[in-house]
Amino acid sequence: MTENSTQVTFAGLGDMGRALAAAVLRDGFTATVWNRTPGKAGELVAAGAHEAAGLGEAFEASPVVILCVVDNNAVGELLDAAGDRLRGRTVVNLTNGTPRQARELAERVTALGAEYVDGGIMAVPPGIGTEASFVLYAGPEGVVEAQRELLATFGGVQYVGEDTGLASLYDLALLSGMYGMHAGVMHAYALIGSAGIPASGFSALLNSWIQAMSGFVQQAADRIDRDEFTKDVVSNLAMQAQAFPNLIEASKEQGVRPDLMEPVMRLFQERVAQGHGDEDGVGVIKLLQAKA
Ligand code: FVH
Repeated sequence: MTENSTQVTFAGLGDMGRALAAAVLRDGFTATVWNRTPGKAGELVAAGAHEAAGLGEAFEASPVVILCVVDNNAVGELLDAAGDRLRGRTVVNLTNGTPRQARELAERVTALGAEYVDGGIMAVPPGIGTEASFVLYAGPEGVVEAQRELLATFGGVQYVGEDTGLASLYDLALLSGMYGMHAGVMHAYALIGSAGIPASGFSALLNSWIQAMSGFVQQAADRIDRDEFTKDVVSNLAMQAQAFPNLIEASKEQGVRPDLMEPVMRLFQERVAQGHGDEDGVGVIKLLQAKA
């Protein structure tokens, strides 16, 4: 294989790397693939990919190099081995990481003579290329725009800004919302299960309750942006902090660990102790944003 013999290279063929490569092949792009441990490229090669014999060959093979490995330490190791082979390329790093890591990698890649775009994948591997999937991108906008057609094979292209750390920040903020929901749902199922009720006997009710509560996302944003937590309050924090221990006590009585819920109660109580019992619960964000 000679320089730029394919359109895009994938380094990292775990579950996600394989899904990404399969998506571009389905859409008619030519791809070179590489994985640290051989043996993961079979289906991609069958679909038309070229498997590089080594990382250097993989980097040289395409103008766009997509990195998707376990973490950014592994990305650093790939860059250690890059030498001059990334010069002139666009590197799109779709590995999960932190904003600081993204900014540091951007500096390293730029020093190697390449453009750097950081990405955050908001999908699981089977969702890649479906309408439900989107990927966050940060870095030079013109570089992202130049690759839009290619990147769109993964799902929606959600550009979030020139600051390279922003894709990761958005990614982690969205995951925070997801994990918070997961935590509440798991506690709810544990509590209901303690009475011998199967989760599937409760799921429809829980689902409709969560849907009914989803307006909170926008209502909270409005309060936070106005920095206003006491107007039109319908469930004040003092009342919630008074009732919350029932949730904890009942959990213990039912043999359910309250570990996921106790931190929320403590924050409610702390905010009330500061004299903000008349606020909406959203006021707790003031505690989260307090500098350590
Ligand atoms: N899978 C998912 O649901 C999520 C969805 C959102 C985004 N994440 C992130 O995507 C990155 C890759 O995840 P993955 O699912 O492909 O992960 P694995 O299947 O565990 O594959 C890991 C690949 O990383 C390679 N690797 C590990 N260490 C190194 C290294 N030092 N040098 C080079 N490659 C390395 C590993 O290679 P091998 O073990 O097969 O040799 C796999 O190709 C990740 O950031 C998720 O957080 C996925």
